[in-house]
Amino acid sequence: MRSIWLTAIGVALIGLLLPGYGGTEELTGNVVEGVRVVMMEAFRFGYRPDPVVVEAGERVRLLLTATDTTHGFAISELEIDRKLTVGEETEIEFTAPGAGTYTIFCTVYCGPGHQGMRARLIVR
Ligand SMILES: [Cu+2]
Repeated sequence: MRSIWLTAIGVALIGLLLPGYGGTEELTGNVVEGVRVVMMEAFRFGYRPDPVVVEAGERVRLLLTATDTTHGFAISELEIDRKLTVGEETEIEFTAPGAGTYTIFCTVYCGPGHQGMRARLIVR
């Protein structure tokens, strides 16, 4: 019984500590011919994967699909603002800016959770 509690406490501690390792997150997607390609989904009310982690200065190509209704995909700092239509893949390519965390957000009203439809682009 005691070991079960110790295991539970151990798991809880790991859970608390993991979010602190922000700088060691794995890079997202795969590099194909020098471009980091990331498949992404937009849905009510978020994006998958979240966060998207890339390296500063690399070329990034996001292949986006809206799975339920029309959504937007915007990153202010990169002057990206695109509309995602269901059933169509939207390709967004850019050069990753300097290290930092950038907010991805929806610019097409998609329901009551629209204001909170966000994800993070982490450049490291
Ligand atoms: Cu939206």
